Amino acid sequence: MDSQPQAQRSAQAIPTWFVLAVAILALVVGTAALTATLFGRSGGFSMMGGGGMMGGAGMMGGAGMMGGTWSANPANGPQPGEAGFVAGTVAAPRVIRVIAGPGYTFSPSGITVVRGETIAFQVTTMGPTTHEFMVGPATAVAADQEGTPEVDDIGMMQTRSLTFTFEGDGPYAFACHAAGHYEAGMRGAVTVVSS
Ligand SMILES: [Cu+2]
Repeated sequence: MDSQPQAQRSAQAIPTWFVLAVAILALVVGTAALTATLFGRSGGFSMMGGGGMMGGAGMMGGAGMMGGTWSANPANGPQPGEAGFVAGTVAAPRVIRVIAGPGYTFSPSGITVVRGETIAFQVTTMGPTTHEFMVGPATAVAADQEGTPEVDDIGMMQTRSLTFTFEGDGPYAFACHAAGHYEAGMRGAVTVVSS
C-alpha cells in the first residue's frame, strides 16, 4: 500500500461511510431525476444537471445517464429535421419511447414523423395507474373507434410495444382510453412532415 502513488493514498483516506453516503445520495438523485422527468422535459434535464454538478463519484454519472434515458425526448434520438435523423421503415422501425403517467399525461405529448415512416412505440407506465396507448387517424383515436391500433393494460413499470406506419398526411393522434383518461387530457398529436 505504501508504494502506491500519493493520489491513490489520498483517495483511500476517504472514510468508508462517506463513500457509502455518496453512493446513497447518487441513488436518491437518480430516483429524483427519474421522477422529475415524469413531469416534463425541463425537470428531467435540470435534475440531470444537478447530478452532473455533484460529479466525481462514478455512480453519479450512472444516475445522470438514467435521468437522460427517461427524459421526454433524448431517449428517442434525432427527430425529423435534426442531424443524424434516420427514418423508420417496416424492416427497421424507428423506436419512440413514450411514458404514460403519472397522472393523465404522455411524455412526449406530441411527436413528429416523416410521411411513410414506421414507428415502434414503446410505452411504459410510470405510477400506479394502468394505461392504454392507441395510435391512428385522429378522428378514429378521438372516437376510440374499434379496430384502431392499440395496446392496453399497461401496468406500472410495464412496457408494451405498438408498431404503426404513418402512410398518409394525417392528422394522426395517440391517446389513452382507459376510463376517463382521454377526457382528462391523456392524448397527443402526431405531426407528419414530408422529409
Ligand atoms: Cu391512461
